[in-house]
Amino acid sequence: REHGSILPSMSGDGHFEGPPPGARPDWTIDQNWDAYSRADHDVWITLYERQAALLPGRAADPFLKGLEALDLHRAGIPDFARINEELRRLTGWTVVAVPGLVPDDVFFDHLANRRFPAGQFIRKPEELDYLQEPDIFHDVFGHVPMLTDPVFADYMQAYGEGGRRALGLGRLHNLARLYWYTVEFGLLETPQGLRIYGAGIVSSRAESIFALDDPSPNRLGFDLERVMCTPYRIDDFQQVYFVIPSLQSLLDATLQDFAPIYARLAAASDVPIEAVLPTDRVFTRGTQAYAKAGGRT
Ligand code: HBI
Ligand code: FE
Repeated sequence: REHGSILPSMSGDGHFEGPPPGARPDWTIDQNWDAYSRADHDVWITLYERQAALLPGRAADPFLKGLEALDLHRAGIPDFARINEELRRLTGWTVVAVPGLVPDDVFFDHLANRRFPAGQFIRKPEELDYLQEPDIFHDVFGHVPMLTDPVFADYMQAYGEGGRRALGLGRLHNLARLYWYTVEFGLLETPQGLRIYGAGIVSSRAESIFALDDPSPNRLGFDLERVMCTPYRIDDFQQVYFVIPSLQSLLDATLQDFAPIYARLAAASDVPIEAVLPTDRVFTRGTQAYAKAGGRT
């Protein structure tokens, strides 16, 4: 349900045409904050209050601090012009509005320039728990608070630069896994236990509980190469979560040359999604009960 495979305005042969009508060449549009309806703001407030009640003790401190610093609650959908003043001051990042998923090269170019592309639309009240494509709640509530942390802000820019290189080398699918198992579904090890920093988890009520409490998934120590050869699922809870010891260790992992890693990956085969390898650091060896039961019922 994240980054659904059906990308908008994709022509038959799987390539993007140009930006949709009304969008600029970099696919950005005006947020047009005044156009949000009362119902739109009420969806934001409902989702925000559900997560705000759930996340203390579950979300990582940098996330909770970012939520506070940007004051995303206010009375509904945040106005990017307002949050960008604070966000730019903290880490030089800004949020830009886009119509939905954008082509990989456009996405990476924004990240490499410290611009986070956020969906301008918000889900409908009947879609509160299930979403095919990232909306403004997933993007702004899920992703933006972590961008107030200087180390994570550097990581996201390094990811954007790596993405442009990966595209050139034809290794995008490996790099997309790194994004998936960190930026979207990453867990952080802390003295108080595991905490959530991944946007896909923190913006989802059910997965905020499942990712930490459920005995079904594996929870394994993060290793960049291990993550790059592990497939992921886009339409259900994860079967494996990877745990980093610190945000700094995540940034350090991206500051190495990926070429030798890509070369080894090209010769290797993927690791089955439910596997636990002898080389894995195991926080939880999952029962895989949820997956065996056929997943989302
Ligand atoms: N576009 N707006 C938007 N948001 C994303 O998270 C996004 C995207 N395009 C491509 C993409 N993510 C992924 O394919 C990359 O992470 C590889
Ligand atoms: Fe996302």
